Amino acid sequence: MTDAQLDLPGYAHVYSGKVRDLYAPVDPASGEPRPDRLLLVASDRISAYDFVLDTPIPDKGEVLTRLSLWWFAQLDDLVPNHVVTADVPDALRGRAVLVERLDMLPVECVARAYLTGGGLGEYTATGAVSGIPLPTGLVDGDRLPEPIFTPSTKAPMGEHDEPIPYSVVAGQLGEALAGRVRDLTVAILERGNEIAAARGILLADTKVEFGLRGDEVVLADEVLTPDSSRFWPADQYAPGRDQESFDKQFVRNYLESQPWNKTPPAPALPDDVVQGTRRRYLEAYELLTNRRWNS
Ligand code: PZK
Repeated sequence: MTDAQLDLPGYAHVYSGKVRDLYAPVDPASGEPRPDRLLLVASDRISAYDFVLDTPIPDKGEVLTRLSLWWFAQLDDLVPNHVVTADVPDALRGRAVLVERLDMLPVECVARAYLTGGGLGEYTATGAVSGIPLPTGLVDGDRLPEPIFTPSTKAPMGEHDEPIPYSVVAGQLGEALAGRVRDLTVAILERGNEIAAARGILLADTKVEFGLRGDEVVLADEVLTPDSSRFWPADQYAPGRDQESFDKQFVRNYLESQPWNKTPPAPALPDDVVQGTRRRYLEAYELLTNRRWNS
């Protein structure tokens, strides 16, 4: 596994997710981890079909970190964020951010602008998603009349998040806070799509996480990256089928071509698949930010 246990002098490992890791900076005076800051480190690990693959994608962690930082700035007038500084130890070359430690809300905040994935499954079974009734006759990939909030529980790693209706979030957080995170989640996806549409990318859906700084709701984690959101190339958009994945189509195609029963370990990726996938991450970054990737 790629940097499973990075040894970072001055930082204490806190937690590892599937593709990112959290550290706490150690206060040199006390030798204790600081309670008010976290270092969020993005690795080059990639997941596909819910598996973390053994083959890293070079620069992926840096591309996603830089993209997330760019989006935080684009969203600055909508919502405050947890970023303190991107000025981090050299060893982490742009793929880590020092953030404010927040009291995280125990909800995965999802918004959908297009119908696919788990939302499509719920719609097919019930005609509604997260309790929100939708027009009849929608197919995989259809754009929704307006973006909807479809929250889920935060399951422990290895388990699947369960969709919950808004009423459950309102019960957990209270009406005022639930309404605030719902409206913010939808506004983030709307703003994201306004910006991305002009650059040939559709953002089908996204998952964001919020925390509290006192009574203020603050955007945490990463935002509008290919790991938290479905990116679709607009020029290949065709409702009625599974859409091309902007970043992972090479990986998916390769894995589908292999005799693999979707239990670990996944097949290793050959270099052309790795390089094609890396190219797509860089392309998403360059298209959205209108900046050139250096390296
Ligand atoms: C926090 N996660 C998820 C992300 C992982 C796990 N600003 C914050 N304050 C307090 N807690 C968190 C954050 C953030 N962001 C985020 N878990 C806790 C997560 C990345 C890697 F291993």
